[in-house]
Amino acid sequence: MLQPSQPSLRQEQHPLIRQLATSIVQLWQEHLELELYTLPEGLGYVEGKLEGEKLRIENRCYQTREFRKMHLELAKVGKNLDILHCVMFPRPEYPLPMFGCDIVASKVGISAAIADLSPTSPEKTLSSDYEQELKNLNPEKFSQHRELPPWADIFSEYCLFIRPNNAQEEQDFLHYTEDMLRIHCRQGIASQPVSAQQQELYLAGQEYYCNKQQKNDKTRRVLEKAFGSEWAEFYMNSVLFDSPQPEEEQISN
Ligand code: BLA
Repeated sequence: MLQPSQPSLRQEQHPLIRQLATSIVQLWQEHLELELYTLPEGLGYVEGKLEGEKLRIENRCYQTREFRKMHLELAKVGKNLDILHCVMFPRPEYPLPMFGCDIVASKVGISAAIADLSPTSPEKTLSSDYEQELKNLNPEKFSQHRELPPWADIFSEYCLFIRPNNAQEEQDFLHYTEDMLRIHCRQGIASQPVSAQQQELYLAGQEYYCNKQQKNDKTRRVLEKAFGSEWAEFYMNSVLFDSPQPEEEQISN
């Protein structure tokens, strides 16, 4: 049974982060058969303070038949910076893309809001089933699209990366992300396992995605400031963007 626990950090977050966090969990519960996923010990709730302000992190993690790990993280840096981070890692048997989103909000508003379904296939393309549905989404117009950094060649043409300028744009971002996630949940439950050979290719696709995300210095810097560089490295490798390899292989490597 899932615990109907309301994470405490959620109440203190920017309203858009609260709304998206609620929607993500609702869509997961509505469409998928969730089981809890246990994170490495002690990493459900983390607090750090090295220099400057305190960083608090609250994690929620599930798994299903199709998804090895569905991770929703809320973080708060002092009173000023609120972060939502979410990634769904498919089990390598299923030829599915990675759903990912990130919202970074400060007192003056949201500086970054990004959502994508990122391909893991060897060709780095989405399947025609996904393409057909995503094509119909037609995102609203946003006044400020942001340029992706050089490491971010992992995202699809449906990636939305914006700085919302008003409440309407925030809601438009929310709806686009919800629509994307709904498509992903439906495609996920309809998907069938692929051959062992194909699995290796999709696994390599996930590893490529994780390696690139680990190059995001903006995330790393926030974690380093509160916890030090060793811990930041560990957290990025083993919680935010861990390798989808089976554990035995990781240990023997
Ligand atoms: C940007 N991520 C950022 C920024 C911060 C964080 C502070 C800079 C905001 C800005 O440029 O306006 C911080 N994000 C975090 C922290 C965590 C986090 C500390 O998730 C977790 C504890 N990042 C992701 C995912 C995606 C992502 C899943 O974690 C996309 C699917 C993208 N974040 C992303 C991108 C940027 C960003 C593309 C902009 C990076 C840049 O401009 O250099």
